[in-house]
Amino acid sequence: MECRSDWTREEIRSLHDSPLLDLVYKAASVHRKHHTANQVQICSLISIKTGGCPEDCKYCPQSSLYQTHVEATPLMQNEEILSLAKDAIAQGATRVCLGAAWRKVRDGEQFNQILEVVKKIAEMGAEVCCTLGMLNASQAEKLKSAGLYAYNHNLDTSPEFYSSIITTRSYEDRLNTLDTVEKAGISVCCGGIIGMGERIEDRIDLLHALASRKPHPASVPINLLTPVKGTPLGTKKRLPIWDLVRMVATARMIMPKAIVRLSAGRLERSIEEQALCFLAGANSIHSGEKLLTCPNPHFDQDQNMMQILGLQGLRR
Ligand code: SAM
Ligand code: DTB
Ligand code: SF4
Repeated sequence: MECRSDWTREEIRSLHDSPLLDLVYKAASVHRKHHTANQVQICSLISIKTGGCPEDCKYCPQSSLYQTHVEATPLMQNEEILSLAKDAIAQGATRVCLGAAWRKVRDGEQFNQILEVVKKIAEMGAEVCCTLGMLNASQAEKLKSAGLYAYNHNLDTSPEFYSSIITTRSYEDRLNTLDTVEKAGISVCCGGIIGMGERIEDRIDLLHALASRKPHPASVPINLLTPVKGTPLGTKKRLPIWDLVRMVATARMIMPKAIVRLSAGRLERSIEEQALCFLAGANSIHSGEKLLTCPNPHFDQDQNMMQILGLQGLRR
């Protein structure tokens, strides 16, 4: 299958709704044509600036508008970031993602500190990714020069549902930042969340927005909402695994070359459930005891799963 940027919503919906085993079979075939079977990339997340965020994303425990278990802390020192990155690489991570609870990047000492640490982690041989909110062209270029490999900036849901989830910025703002990242020659990581009360149509519209980008995002994280107490979505129910399998398989078919990442929400899922997702085309996981602020499977736990399933970690 060629990489297409002209998928229609109807085509995407029809793939998404096909009989589950047909869907998984087709997605697995596309996956094996474009990727090495049984290979998954392990990514590690480091929350370098936690909490106190001015945005009102209803799913997020780091928004300062909600009372959650997360306490706002200042930007982490580079020494600590480097030591966490070193540990993660030693445990098999080949991608290290630095996350900040910011609306946007501001020039100054803190940004310079981040440029420094990006450079040092890149020198350790890992792909470095940052997710720092909105950024401008000069900031993107500085990150690129420092050795940044990828930038994560999620569209999260459909354009229509977006304003029910976030009111402090627009879909347009997100798309503009993605364009800025793209223009600076940084690899784009962009995906979304399911389980926030959206309709299936919203998931299709998100997939449509992602697959309409030219080129496609190189990396597409699929998050299952982790309901966090204190956030407006804190009491949402867990989705059936089939919803995740359908989302992963459809993403895999319409964006054949992308790395599809199983992001938030794995801790509560069995090895059997995750195995179906890998079969459906997921080829990366976030590993390590924490995502940004929420618990996540430990490296050992994931190693065990990978051994059972015969999965190899991607080497660089
Ligand atoms: N502040 C930056 C931004 O919004 O782009 C970067 C950090 S933000 C925490 C990164 C992503 O984490 C969000 O876009 C969202 O997809 C995901 N996320 C945050 N809280 C989540 C939750 N409770 N469950 C699932 N995904 C979540
Ligand atoms: C992404 O799509 N998911 C990751 C990563 N990109 C930055 C973050 C998930 C965060 C889950 C909630 C938390 O740990 O705070
Ligand atoms: Fe802030 Fe990002 Fe959380 Fe939104 S998702 S509240 S922008 S940290």
